Amino acid sequence: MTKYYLAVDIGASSGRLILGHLENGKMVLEEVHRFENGMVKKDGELCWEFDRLFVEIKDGLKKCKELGKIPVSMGVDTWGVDYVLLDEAGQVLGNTVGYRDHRTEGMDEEVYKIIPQEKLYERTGIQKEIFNTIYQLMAVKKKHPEYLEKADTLLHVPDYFHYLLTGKKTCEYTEATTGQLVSPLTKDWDYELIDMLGYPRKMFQKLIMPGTPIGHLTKEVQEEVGFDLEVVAPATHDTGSAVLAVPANDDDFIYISSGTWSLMGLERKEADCSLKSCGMNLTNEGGYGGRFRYLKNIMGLWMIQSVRHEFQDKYGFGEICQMAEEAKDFPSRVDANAQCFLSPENMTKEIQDYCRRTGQQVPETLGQIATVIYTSLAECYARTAKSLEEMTGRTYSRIHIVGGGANAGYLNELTAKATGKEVHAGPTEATAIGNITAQMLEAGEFRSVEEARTAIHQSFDIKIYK
Ligand code: LFR
Repeated sequence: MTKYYLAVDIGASSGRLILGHLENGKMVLEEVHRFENGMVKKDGELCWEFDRLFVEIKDGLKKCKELGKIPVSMGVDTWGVDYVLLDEAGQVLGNTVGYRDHRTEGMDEEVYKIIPQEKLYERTGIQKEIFNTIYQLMAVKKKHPEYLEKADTLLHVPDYFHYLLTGKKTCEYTEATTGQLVSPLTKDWDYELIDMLGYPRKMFQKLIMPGTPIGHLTKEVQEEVGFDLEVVAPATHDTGSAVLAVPANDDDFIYISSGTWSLMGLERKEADCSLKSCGMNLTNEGGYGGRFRYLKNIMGLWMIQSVRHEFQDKYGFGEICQMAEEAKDFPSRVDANAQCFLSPENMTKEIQDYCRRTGQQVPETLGQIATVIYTSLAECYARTAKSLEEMTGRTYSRIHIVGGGANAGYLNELTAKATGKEVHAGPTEATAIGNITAQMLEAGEFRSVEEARTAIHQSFDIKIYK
């Protein structure tokens, strides 16, 4: 009998439920459900719609039932840093605010009054992003101290869905590391830091590692979807899952997990928490099997997604790529990592303002704007590759691009050109594949990560750009 494993992979712009199984040693995927995601304004705050997303998850489970493909296990992965606080009764406290909300502005300074930025990096190895959980919690402490008083549990987003599915409150390690409150040495919460910041210790659950079984579906969920299965934690941070699915076993490459964000970096056995690394704002996120993702966050396709939206979603990403190519001589560039692009009112305008401010030609057409974004991203990739090479004292000959963005052929070409490296694009569903892989490793379908990556390499199309 075929054994199916189910990945629930929710990104900032869309979510999907994907079944995976092995056939003659190859991994076969089947998408059963896909839905939109995004932050919506509530009481003036940018919030996630977790209730709706949970309905979507259950709808996907019902579809598995209809297909007669009941998975042996499932796991949820999502973006990093965001969380909910639950009271003793298990109810969410306050709005489900997302990381692009402006509430964290100035919270870095509040945190640095307690611990200087470099010391914080030395302890956690995590890059400074103004939306990290550490700054979000400071915003709560300042604006809604009553939530912290009432809080019994902090659950990151995937943990929250695992809780709704099973009734079990767990906190998975890879996702937790993104918050900047975990020690890369002990791979546990940095309780001393938590105490210093005045966050209630008791909210922080004992961490579980990817591959840990969490429990079975609750009675209610079972009744609703019509079956039971075991929930197994994958690397619940989407980037952690995506990097697990990079189809290579050597070390002569840099990866880019390309989606709403472009996460560009290396896999390493140890974290580099040095001052120099801090200065480059490279991060050491916790990964599967105790490895670290040494990478840089680059604004990524969020810029294109936003602009596309502002052009009334009239064009597909393929068409936009084509328009960009037609406008390829347009000369202006932006810093793809400038804070102004994180959560602007209007991305198109923000890019135009940036070009105007810096005395460059102002892009007007969608093609021109897209070309500015793609070429700026490729240049940012080239600079980041240099930083990574400088930090590790060696060079890398390939770039593996995984995730939905691997479909952006024009960007792949630009990346190959800007970096002078061979680009290997695919698989596009890397995050779901990595999620499924962690479940399969736990079930003994693969004996090692190496074996899994070999299978992934053989199972999916990979396009090479020289
Ligand atoms: C990618 C990602 C990044 C994280 C950002 C915000 O989806 O998880 O790794 O920095 O979202 O959480």
